[in-house]
Amino acid sequence: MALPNINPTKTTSWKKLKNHYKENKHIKIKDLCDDENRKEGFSIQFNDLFVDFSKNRITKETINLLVELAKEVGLQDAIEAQFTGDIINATEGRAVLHTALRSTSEEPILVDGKDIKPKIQTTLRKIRSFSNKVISGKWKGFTGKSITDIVNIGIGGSDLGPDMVVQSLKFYKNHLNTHFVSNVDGDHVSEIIKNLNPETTLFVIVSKTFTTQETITNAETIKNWFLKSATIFDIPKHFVAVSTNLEAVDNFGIDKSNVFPMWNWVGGRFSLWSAVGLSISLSVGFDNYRKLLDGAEEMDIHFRNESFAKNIPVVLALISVWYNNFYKAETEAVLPYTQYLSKLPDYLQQAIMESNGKGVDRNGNKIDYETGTIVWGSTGTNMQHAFMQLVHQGTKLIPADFIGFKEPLYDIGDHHKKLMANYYAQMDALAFGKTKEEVHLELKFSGDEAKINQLLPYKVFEGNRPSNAILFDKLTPYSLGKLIALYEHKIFTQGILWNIYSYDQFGVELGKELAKKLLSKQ
Ligand code: G6Q
Repeated sequence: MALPNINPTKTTSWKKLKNHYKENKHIKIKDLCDDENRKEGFSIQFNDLFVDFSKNRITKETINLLVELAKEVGLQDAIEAQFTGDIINATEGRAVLHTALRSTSEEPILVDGKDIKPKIQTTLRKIRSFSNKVISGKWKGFTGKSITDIVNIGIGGSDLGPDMVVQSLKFYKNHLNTHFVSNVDGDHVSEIIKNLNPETTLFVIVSKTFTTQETITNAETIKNWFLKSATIFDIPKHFVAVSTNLEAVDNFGIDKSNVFPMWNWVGGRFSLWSAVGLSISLSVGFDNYRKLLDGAEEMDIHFRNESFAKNIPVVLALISVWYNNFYKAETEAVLPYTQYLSKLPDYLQQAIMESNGKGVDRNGNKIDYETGTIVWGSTGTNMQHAFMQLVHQGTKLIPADFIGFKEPLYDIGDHHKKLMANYYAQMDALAFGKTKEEVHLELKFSGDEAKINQLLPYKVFEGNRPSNAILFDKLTPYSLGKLIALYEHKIFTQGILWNIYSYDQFGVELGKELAKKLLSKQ
């Protein structure tokens, strides 16, 4: 089945949403939250995950109309089309099956008439056995020493996902140190290799196409550096590759048995669940890697089966569309309250902006409504001392996701209590602000009336700034898998609603072509 081609702005529910917006645009989150049952009606508990979306400028009617819109554009059929392997990436003629990579069900999934599940299982077994050998020290380098360092060489989807997950799961890591080289800037690779010992380093070259300029340049530089201490016969002990391009991998000198497959039905930015995640499995062990996949699968099942009004990725996607298309908010912030997730905003920037940064619809027509949101963010509490000023008192409306964890990984002193107090305080401050009267009362004790009047306007917080609380029990490989899958499905849902193709990325091509032309002239 092809995806439906429905212009969302021409639907009945969109028209109703427009009227609903006109009538309710001045609605106050504070007034909505006066209802003591508000949280109950505007939150979803899903095992270890609690999502509170009560601090939004929405009523039950808003959700109902948005759900109606999702139905009207055929979201349920589109979800089924994705999960069952239809060619929904029509501009590239491919299925989109990152969900199959984490599926433990017996349901076969056919691509070109063949079930892909056996290939996935074989690859997972290969990842497990290779990771075990390297972690246990049985895998030896060219001088007989065990591996101490892993270097992932890749860029974009072949870098951001593994890098983010390895950083996020640092608490679970083993003795191996994992590094990431991505930029074609020679200073990046130089900084990484300067402290490495070629005898004990394993290089994982990750490139679906094995033609990407940055990755091949870095891989060649590293190979030359390695060959200063070793011979070409030592390459199999130190270089492995993840790719679909077996010929190019062979030409590079990598042993066939050291190649992990990639498939064209997995998009780069959704590929950390494939062998692209090899460096994750090496860093935290295969069992933890499997748990990451299991957490994602739990979210997949929820997304596929839950009714829209209780479906976490769908609800978050719809609320974001509400701000993007009706309130005309241009950006969204992602704010994790854990230092471990410091790379999540970068990762999501690619996943979200490369997928939904499109201006032509599925009929080939130029779009005259807003699509992909701009996403940015950083970790709490650091960002409270930085950009949050603008979010609280600036002129722009910036809906924000606050990602938190009930339990810390290191339970040290009262750090976590303080962290979480800030987590909740920020959302309250954004939603409820501080009135003139409150500021006046506060200033009354500290100065004369003239000074109070002068300062008062600057100290008022209008509030009414929306946020979602995404709260897990604890940061584990399992909950991280769930979180990433949540955003993947939010992206998909929005792509369907906006009637765009989320899985191509022609926008990144032109710059590459021009750089090549410039290089050839030099
Ligand atoms: C992701 C994009 C892009 C891609 C990189 C690396 O969805 O397609 O970021 O992952 O350009 O490509 P290779 O893996 O082919 O080197």
